[in-house]
Parts: sequence; structure tokens; C-alpha cells
Amino acid sequence: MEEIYANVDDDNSSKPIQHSKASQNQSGSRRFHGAVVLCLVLLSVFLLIGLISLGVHYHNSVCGEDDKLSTIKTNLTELLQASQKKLSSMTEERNKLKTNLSEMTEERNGLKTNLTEMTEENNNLQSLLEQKTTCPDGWTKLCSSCYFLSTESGSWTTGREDCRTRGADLVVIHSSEEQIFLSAFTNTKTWIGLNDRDREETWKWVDGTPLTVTYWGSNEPNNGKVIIELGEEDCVEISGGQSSKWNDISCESSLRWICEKPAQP
Ligand code: MMA
Ligand code: CA
Repeated sequence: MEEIYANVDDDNSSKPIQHSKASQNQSGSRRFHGAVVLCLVLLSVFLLIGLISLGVHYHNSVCGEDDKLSTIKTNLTELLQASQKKLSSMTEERNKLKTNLSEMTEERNGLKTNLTEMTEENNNLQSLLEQKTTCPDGWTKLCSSCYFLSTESGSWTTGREDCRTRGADLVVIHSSEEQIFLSAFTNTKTWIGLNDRDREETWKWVDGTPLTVTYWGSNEPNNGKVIIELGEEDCVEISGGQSSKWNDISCESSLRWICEKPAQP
């Protein structure tokens, strides 16, 4: 280097003004080399800076991803643990409910048995009570009712009024046993407690109970409409005797009547 500079000095001192073409070329190429070196150095510096920043960026992004992943992992683990806890508590609850259900089923079956036994007991007591009930003189007992057949005859209303003075009402029929019993009880046409005076063809028992079984004769009730018009028939008679049936007849007809009242203990 000293030689180079020495040469430069030498050249400058020996020929300060007059520069040869060759020396001009030499200094130009030196400057060019210097600039290239400088450029290379600067390029290296830039590259280095670039590499470092890339490295930092890469490091940051990878570490960031790691953080995110580990957060997700933690969250999922927590979620899983919570779910497992919930599942086990629900399983426990379900088992408890199952136990309760089987206990309650057992209890229900026990109660059912009790109910059956008590119903039977109640029926026995009822029939005992019924056996203990009685009817006044002149009245006939069937199950828990007392029946009275009048000796007199009169209209349906007369019959009903008489029954009422006896603490009873015209008879109401709700079973075949009762129908059979009453057929044997009277051997003549007799009033029973049924009429459609309020509304044609709407038959009502005197006690307000609904019409369940009926024992109408054939073509009855006909409201008196045969070949000739017999007139309005709104009250009911039982024919009496074997295969006794019901017939609607004028309420003013004169018949005997059957009263009914509950048997008393
Ligand atoms: C006939 C029949 C009945 C009617 C009575 C009236 C004997 O039976 O037509 O439906 O009620 O007559 O007496
Ligand atoms: Ca009739």
C-alpha cells in the first residue's frame, strides 16, 4: 500500500499537472474497485440485517404459534376434564333416579295390593251393613231398597203423592234383578217412576238418575199412536207377571203403583 501511495505521491510530485492516459486509467479503476468493495460491504450489511430480522421474525412467529397451540391445548384439556366431571355427576344422578324409581314402583305395587284388599274389605262391610238394614212392615226388601205395592188405584200423580207421604217415591228401575223382582211383585198393570211429561220422548226417572237399562214392550213407547190415535201417553206402567214389560200410557189412567225407599240400618 505504501508503494502504491508512494507511487501516487511520486507521480503527483514528478508530474503534477501532466497526467498520462495510463495513469488516468489506473486511478479510475482504483476508484471503481473501491466503490465495488463499498457496495459489496454495504450489500453484506444489508443482507446481514435482512437475515437477522428474518430470523427474529421467524423466531417470533414460531414462538407465537407455540403459545397459541399450548393455550388451545390447555383449554381443551380443561374442557375435557369439566366434561368428564359433568358426565360422572350425571351418571351418579341417573343411578340415584333409577334407585328411586324402583323404590317407588315397589311402593306403588304395595299400595295397589293394599287398595285391592281394602276394596274387598269395603265390599264385605257394605254387604254386612246391607244385611243389617231393614224395611218397615208391609214393605219388601231387595238389596238396599224397600218396595210397597198399593192396594188402591189412581193416576200417576196420585200414586206419586201417596209414595211421598210414605217417605218414598215411585219405583226407579236400574237393573235386570230389579226388573225381574218387580215383575213378580205385581201381577197387574202398575205405575213406575218414569215419564216424558216435560219433553216428548225424553224419559226421566223421578229421582233424576239417567235411563240406563230399559224394558219396553215391542213397539213401545208409542205415545198412543196405533191405527187410531189413543191420545197422549207420557207416563209408564209395568205390565206385571212373567215377561213383564214397560208401556207408556195416559198419566190419567187408574192403576196401582209401586213405591221405593232405602232400607234403614
Ligand atoms: C195398547 C198399546 C199401548 C197403549 C195401550 C193403551 C194394550 O196396549 O197400543 O201402546 O199404550 O194400548 O191402553
Ligand atoms: Ca203405549
